[in-house]
Amino acid sequence: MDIERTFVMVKPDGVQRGLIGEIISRLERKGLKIVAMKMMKIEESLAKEHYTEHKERPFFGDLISYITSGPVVAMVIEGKEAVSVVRTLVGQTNPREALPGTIRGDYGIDVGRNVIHASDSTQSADREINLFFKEEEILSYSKADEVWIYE
Ligand code: D4T
Repeated sequence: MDIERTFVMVKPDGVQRGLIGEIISRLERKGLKIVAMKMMKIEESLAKEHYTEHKERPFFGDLISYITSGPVVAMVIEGKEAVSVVRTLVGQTNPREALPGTIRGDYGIDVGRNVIHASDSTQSADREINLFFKEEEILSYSKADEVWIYE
């Protein structure tokens, strides 16, 4: 089975708007497994490293202020093809274009307040997981429902 890990973060707007539970519920109900989770305030240096691919973009400064503006909930999510499965649940980057039924489609309007982050490739996932978590913070365990989720 092609089990992958992906990095997911409820962004400061998601925390402030009381959407942590709703977002985690959607991931759990899909059949994904949470293998690491913490609430934290992102330091500016970590924010800049996380978004390094955007450092020349005009929105970089606003992006860094936003992501460091309050607590976030960072997670490592595991499951079959978890990277693309979670991106599908999350929806398009611009919430106005994200389909209803996706997290951004249901809960966001502006691209600079798009509620949630999820890695866009297995390479990004590895990089982002290493930025936010130590290896010993990521748990390996079986869930009782796995036999009912995977054939
Ligand atoms: P993240 O990385 O936050 O999950 O978003 P995506 O993976 O879906 O999208 P991205 O990397 O292209 O953008 C990162 C981040 O920058 C904000 N953004 C993006 C913005 O404020 N203005 C813009 O024009 C774009 C393209 C939103 C997400």
